Amino acid sequence: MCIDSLILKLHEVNAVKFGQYKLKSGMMTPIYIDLRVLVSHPALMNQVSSLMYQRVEEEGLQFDSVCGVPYTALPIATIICSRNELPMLIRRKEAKDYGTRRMVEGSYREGDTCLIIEDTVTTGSSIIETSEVLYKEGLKVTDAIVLMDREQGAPNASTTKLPGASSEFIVGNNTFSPKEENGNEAPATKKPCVEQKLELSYADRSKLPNIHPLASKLLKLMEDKRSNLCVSADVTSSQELLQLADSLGPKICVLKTHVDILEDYTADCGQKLQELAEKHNFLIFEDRKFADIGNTVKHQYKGGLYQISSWSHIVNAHAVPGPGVVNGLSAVGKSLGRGCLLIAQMSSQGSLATGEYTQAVLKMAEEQSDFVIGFICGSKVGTRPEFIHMTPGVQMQAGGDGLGQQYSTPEEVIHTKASDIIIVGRGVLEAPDRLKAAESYRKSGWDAYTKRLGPNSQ
Ligand code: S5P
Repeated sequence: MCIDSLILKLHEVNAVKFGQYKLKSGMMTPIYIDLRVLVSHPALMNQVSSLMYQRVEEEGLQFDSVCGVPYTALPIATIICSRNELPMLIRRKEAKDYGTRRMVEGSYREGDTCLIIEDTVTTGSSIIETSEVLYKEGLKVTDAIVLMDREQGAPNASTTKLPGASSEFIVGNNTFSPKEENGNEAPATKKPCVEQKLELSYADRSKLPNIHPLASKLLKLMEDKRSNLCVSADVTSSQELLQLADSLGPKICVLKTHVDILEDYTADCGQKLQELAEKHNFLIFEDRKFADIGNTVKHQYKGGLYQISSWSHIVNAHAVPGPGVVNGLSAVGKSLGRGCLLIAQMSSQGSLATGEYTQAVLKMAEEQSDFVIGFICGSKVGTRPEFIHMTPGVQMQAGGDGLGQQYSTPEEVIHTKASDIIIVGRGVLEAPDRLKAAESYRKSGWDAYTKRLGPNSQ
């Protein structure tokens, strides 16, 4: 079957329509493509799979296994693999929970090559995303076969194949320009893109047009201070808290507090914390974990003994009550330029914040991105580079504390799990020399970040 007759068939089942349509990215397009309906048309599924595999053979592509980009291309990859007896891998799309590390299911060995199957590309970002996940598992992506290319920004555009998707282009060099990823402009085709980056740096992200000003400030200061370390100052006296803030201030990007464990809090403590945040250029994050109806959290945030909104740049909230919790906090904090992190996952054993719950938190964050600046999570859970991922449960050695806390290393959190900020409490607080410990966590976190950026990072 040729491409033309396939397009007609796709049109018949409404998988392809012509007119004026708005894409998720906001771009207008004359073609609407939604291949998700394909699963209801088995004959068409078979035809699409044959056509794609035909192209694989024509190109003489070599690979150890095949991975379909979830979800639409997953059944296509399954048919191709089943018919041709090829080993398949499944990339998990949902965020992984603590404790379970595998992002890719199936059998593979470090260094194995993988062919990606994708149904539609606009900017190529979902292929890049899948490549990144495979790459982090030690696999090399050599090629990607795509059924439809909208030719709106994907690298090396071609109707059925991305020849540039060699291990060099997509994965090995971590190359992909932010411009392409945003899909703003189609790049020249078949041009090697050696100086372009797959992974945006903290500095790049701080300049994104839709970023919350507080997230932008944080990302910028992280780059300036070369620190993605948040120290969790879980101490019980105000004096010790202020002394910690002053001594560790130069090493950290965020100081996290639990103000309700202080035995002697007065408004003066909040005031002094703010002065130290100015002096050392860090942000204050009161780890209050709001989890009530909007009207109650409004009072808890603004009033009471602690008047949190008056001194803390960042707070966090559980999504359990629904969007009202964010609305309540936003009613107080938005005009003050504050921001909120939603708790998408927790580090503690048996946490219920997993799977669908985590996905629902992501959705809530996207809908309230004028106040939500990111997540508390175990690994990068969302793909929007405007959101900041902060991960607690970090020590130099993986393990636990006997009360359910589970630790990962800075390298795992920042490099493997692609989070942005490590939150370290006892790893620093219980060290004989807190400053020295903070510096070693700062360095580990930063080294993991530069490793993640790849060889092209500045
Ligand atoms: O899931 C979570 C979320 C948070 S904010 N797990 C956590 O451990 N935290 C907080 O991070 C916790 O309240 C504590 O303040 C800090 C971790 O401390 P550590 O001593 O275990 O590093």
